Amino acid sequence: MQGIIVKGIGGLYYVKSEGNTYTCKARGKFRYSNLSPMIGDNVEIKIEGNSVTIEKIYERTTELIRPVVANVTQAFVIFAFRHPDLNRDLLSKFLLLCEYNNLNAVVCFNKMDLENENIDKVKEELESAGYEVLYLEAKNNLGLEKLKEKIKDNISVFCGPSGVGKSTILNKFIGREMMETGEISDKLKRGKHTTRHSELIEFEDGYLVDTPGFSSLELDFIPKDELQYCFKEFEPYRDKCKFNNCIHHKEPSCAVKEAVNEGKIHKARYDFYIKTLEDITNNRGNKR
Ligand SMILES: Nc1nc2c(ncn2[C@@H]2O[C@H](COP(=O)(O)OP(=O)(O)OP(=O)(O)O)[C@@H](O)[C@H]2O)c(=O)[nH]1
Ligand SMILES: [Mg+2]
Ligand SMILES: [Zn+2]
Repeated sequence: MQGIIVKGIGGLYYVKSEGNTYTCKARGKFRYSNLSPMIGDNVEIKIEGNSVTIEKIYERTTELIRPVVANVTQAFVIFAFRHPDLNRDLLSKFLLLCEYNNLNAVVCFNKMDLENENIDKVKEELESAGYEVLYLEAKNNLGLEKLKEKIKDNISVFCGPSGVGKSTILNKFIGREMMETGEISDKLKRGKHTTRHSELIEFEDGYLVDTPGFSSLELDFIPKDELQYCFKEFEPYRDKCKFNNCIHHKEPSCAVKEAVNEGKIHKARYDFYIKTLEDITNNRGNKR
């Protein structure tokens, strides 16, 4: 029988198959093959008496590490303008990571009840880079319908910094307090995030995964020459550079840089590209 792993706790896996959930053990062979089951995995299970085992793990389309989830197709990148204040650099990093993992990213600004100034500039920049931007007020049930429409046939992760309302949105969707939520001040006092474990939550013909908020991201594992492909707005120009190995940095006759000068690519996005490129170069150097 085929199923999907929705949860894993202490060596046991919860597999959903044809409307039922089975508690399974993994076959010993996985331990020797360097392949361990993760949530999101499509698996083959076998029922023998009272025990159910995972026999086979199907090939993964994607593999996220933080949190560990297979086959994610989409990321809801949740941020707020206030409480916590918008960290533009971190938002750019989340989007870069989505591109690197081939996820469709939807940018959501939550807590819009707390902010109505300075928003259009950010939205315009993100849209010019090819991202869809939604405004939400999860507390008051506003804006959630548009996001709900995107769930079907996807495994979607909620990601973003701590305290922006990821778990609140998820709870509003499923109509109950499935995920623990908390005030930022309480979170800081406890010194940890509210959301700690991950599982796949079935909803609207898709799956949702809550994640704990990250306050920083390291991107220096991305190879220098692959970085440019994480900026989809470079796409129409990158073949037009003079050098076919152009990384759009210091090379002459660079079509990407020309597009930046003509205002066709957002300057702030290009600056972020260069900054990340330099970070990658410097950190690699240090680690050698
Ligand atoms: N003002 C306002 N507060 C909100 C809104 N949505 C959520 N909150 C509050 O924001 C706080 C943090 O919400 P959580 O859902 O716990 O945030 P989180 O993103 O899951 O945080 P972590 O699990 O720590 O990563 C809670 O006190 C929520 O009630 C909103 O639309 N407006
Ligand atoms: Mg949470
Ligand atoms: Zn170039």
